[in-house]
Amino acid sequence: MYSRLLPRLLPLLLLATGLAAQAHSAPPHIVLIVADDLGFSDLACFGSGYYRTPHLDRLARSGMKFTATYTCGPNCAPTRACLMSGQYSPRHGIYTVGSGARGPARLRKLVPAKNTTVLDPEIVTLAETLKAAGYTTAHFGKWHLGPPPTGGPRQQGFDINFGGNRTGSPRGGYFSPYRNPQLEDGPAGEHLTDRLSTEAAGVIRNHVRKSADTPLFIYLPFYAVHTPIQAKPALAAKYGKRAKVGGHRNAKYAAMVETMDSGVGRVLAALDDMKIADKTLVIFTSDNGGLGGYTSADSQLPNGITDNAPLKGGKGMLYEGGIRVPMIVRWPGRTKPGSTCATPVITVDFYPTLAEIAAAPLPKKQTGDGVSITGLLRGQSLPQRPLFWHFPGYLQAYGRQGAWRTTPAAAVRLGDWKLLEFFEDGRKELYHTGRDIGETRNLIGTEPKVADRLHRLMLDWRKRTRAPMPTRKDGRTQ
Ligand SMILES: [Ca+2]
Repeated sequence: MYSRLLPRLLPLLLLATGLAAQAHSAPPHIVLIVADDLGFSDLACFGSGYYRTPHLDRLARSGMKFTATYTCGPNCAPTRACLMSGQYSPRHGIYTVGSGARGPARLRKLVPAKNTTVLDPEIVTLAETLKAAGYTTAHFGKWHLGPPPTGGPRQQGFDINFGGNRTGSPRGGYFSPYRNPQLEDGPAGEHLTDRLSTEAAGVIRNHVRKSADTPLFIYLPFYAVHTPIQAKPALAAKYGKRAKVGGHRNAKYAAMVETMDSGVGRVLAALDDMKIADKTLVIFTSDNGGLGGYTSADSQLPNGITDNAPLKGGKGMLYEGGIRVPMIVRWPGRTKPGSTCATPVITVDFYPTLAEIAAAPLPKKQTGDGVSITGLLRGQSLPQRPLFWHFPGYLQAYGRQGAWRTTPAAAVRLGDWKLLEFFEDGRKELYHTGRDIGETRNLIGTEPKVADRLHRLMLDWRKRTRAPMPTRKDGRTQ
């Protein structure tokens, strides 16, 4: 009897198995949250003893914590451009915010390379790639890569945009009215961070009600915790009474961090309520290091707004404090809850990683500089590769003339080794970031072979990407 039934049942069995496999492998929803200027140790789960971040701590416990995540830029716009394009700065020309010629002109020894401020519309963005693969795409917050209606989020692949335009900080401050043409004002007293997370949660809920089978890409680049430092008064008062820990001592900044964390919690709650948390990849990270960690000789902000200890320096520098940030990834069924990954990853990896997870073909004619890190998410390893930074401009220090956050510089990391090169005088510094995460011991004199190897990698990369160098004032290159 079985032998007679089997041929009839087999097609049905295969169909059922096929549907199950298809359902299992359907691309997940993607929620990518990027805080602005949040430093390496600014979350409780990354070491802060002062700021409270219960929602992100919970996300870390249910996902994977990355302890060596790098941003392509030491400040806002370049990192965002590298994220959206999957390309290092020499390919799209966005190296810094505004102009590379910042700070006092008479003290600049070099002429900075030209900087671009609008992401070329010809570039196929991450949002466009996900949209082409069937995703509904939504942007909430700080875009910073060009003005609507020609270069805003809607022109670069997002179906929905709340608040994204060319500006790098909230023009009207954090409390409504916002003075943001891409965001209707809320009731007086509404906080921008609450508003953006509420809008994102609302889009998630509506999407599941109306088109649950369509995958959703939520990109939530908060304006927080960038300046101006403006907090809800009651929350700031709470931190005023809380014991300060190390360089974490600014009550208003602490309150801004907690409001941002609550916003993340609001978005995670929407995923839970709509029962899609197990089908949603969630990533949380920052776009550059925290605003602080400068020495008193460099700045009139001796304690800064925050502090990136144990890292050296802060936003605007190629030291670890400027480019190393927290990251948490939760991919249900793949990332092991409560796990940690110490493999270096960098902004340009998001594009190929999310494209692979979304089963979205990469644009054929567009060079990508990152690699997919889905193996790391599953607990596997990644082949060693060099990571590069190229910053051919100046960033002034705060408050005092004649001191810089950075002069034109470059860096490369391979394994635990990191080499920095400063273009004004060709000075190099070499650190072993594994044994010396604070970059306190410059080993350039004792490890010449390592330094040479890393410098050769850097030179090859510059040639390959046609990276522009700053020029001398007499017009000659270095
Ligand atoms: Ca930033």
